[in-house]
Amino acid sequence: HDAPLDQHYDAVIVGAGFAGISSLFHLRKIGLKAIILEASEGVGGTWFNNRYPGARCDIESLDYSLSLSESIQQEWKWPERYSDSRSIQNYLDYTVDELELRENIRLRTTVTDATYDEMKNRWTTTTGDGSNVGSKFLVLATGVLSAAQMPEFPGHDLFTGRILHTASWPKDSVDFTNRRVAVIGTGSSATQLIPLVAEQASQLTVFQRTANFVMPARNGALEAATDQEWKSRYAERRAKARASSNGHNQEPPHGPGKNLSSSERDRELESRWEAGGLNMMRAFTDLLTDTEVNDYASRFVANKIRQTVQDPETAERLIPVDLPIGTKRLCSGTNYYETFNRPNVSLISVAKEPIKGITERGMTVGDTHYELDDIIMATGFDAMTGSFLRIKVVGRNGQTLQDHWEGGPRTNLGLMTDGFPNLFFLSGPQTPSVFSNMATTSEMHAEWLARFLKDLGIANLSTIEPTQNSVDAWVDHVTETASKTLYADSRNSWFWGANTPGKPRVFMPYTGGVENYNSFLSNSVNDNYSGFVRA
Ligand code: NA7
Repeated sequence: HDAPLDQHYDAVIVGAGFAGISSLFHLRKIGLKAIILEASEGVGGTWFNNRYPGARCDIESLDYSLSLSESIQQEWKWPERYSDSRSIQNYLDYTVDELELRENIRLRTTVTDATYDEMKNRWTTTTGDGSNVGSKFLVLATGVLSAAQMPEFPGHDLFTGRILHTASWPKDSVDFTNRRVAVIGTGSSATQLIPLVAEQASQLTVFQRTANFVMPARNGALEAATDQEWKSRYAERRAKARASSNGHNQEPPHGPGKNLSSSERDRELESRWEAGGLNMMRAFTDLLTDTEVNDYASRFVANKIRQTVQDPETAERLIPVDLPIGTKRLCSGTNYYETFNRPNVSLISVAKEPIKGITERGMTVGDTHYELDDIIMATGFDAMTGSFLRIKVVGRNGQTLQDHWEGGPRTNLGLMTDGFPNLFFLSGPQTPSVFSNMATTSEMHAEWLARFLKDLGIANLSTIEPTQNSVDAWVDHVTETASKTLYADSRNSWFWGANTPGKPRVFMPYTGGVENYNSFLSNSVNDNYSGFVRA
């Protein structure tokens, strides 16, 4: 039962993922008339669309959830330590029903344009079917990893088999039995999917442009004792997440690796490897700032790859080169390296010789033609800014957001940009979003937004927007913070926009950590929102 479209809202929210759902909850709570417009057929955002086999979160389930309702967080039972996409989607479905939010959510509604009217101080949001919706505030909760990227290989339309993209996976499960399958890409999506497709396909060929580090996820059933322990002190757990660097309860680093002996370093690295998933990121406080410490950890994982993969040439090809561990999003998967020991799996490097094109019956790399039945594009996203910029957003003086962000995103606190009054970005660029538990940071944003609007007094407020100075200062802070890390020199990643042709090479996430970022949010409240002008 989709919400019908009215002409006038206090707030239009675009996107029904964690950020959109939290925003709707909090904005409704302060009395605003709000609606979510969501392009997909269901709520869940990224978890609705990324339904490829193996799609799974790398933050633990009890942490990767919302604190909107005490009864939901007590009642909901997570089956596994790390949830798959279906479980998270079910959880969000349950959440919107329990909180009676569905009446304000309209599905199958793609937003194409949003235009600010300076005379009326209102936004007009246009949807795919040409409907116009008016609102005072516009909240883009469209996600940082949601604008899927399909490479334009010549011959794409000639292929007679199936071409699938991990981020727009069909609703019904796809069978690969007796099929020759190609996977393009070796990022998080590919490395989760490859072991499962390999179990079905007659032949699986993986086309790798850049090798990435893949940690064993160590997933399993969620133990009852863990569940009970969390639920007996959820408030404390949530507070701990917000006071951590990445927005979750994982054990923080004990200290720097710099002055440790090799055996002390090995012990720590081994324990992080055994703990699995993103635990490796927390081996040492200087993992992402000290080249020598990072080299050591990178070599440790390279040796794990060598120990796992039987064919030495394949093992070497799977070891990242010139990639300090963690400077590209670390992957977390199950049986990834082991899968390359299967006789039906092969790995082709397309680093030097890129994919030439697609034919009727396969794909060509150099002079070699690969006969295929299915091609799976695990080729990622126009990350961080893509979902915002694919909507034609027009602010003051007819300026588009595309033009305004031509040289990279510009925001105050990641939340607003100058020249676009009453427009908010949730969990977008220049926030800790992708370096954090997005459930935690999305909620932090939604709470801040509701507080902000309540404090400003909505009834007497026409416009609110950040000053250009505050935006310049935040852009500088984001850039300067990243410059002190190994991310600064490791630019071949979507953090830098490197995977999207024509994109400016600007470092887009905020690396200062969730706790610091949270302080910035609180300070803005205590400072009476000094970086913003109201009228
Ligand atoms: P990623 O991490 O961006 O991975 C995409 C992969 O596809 C990556 O290995 C790319 O190689 C590869 N790719 C992209 N285009 C091509 C072409 N044209 N030829 C060959 N290979 C290509 O996306 P994911 O969906 O796996 O994960 C995104 C995030 O979602 C993840 O980090 C988690 O935070 C959740 P490249 O490395 O660019 O050389």
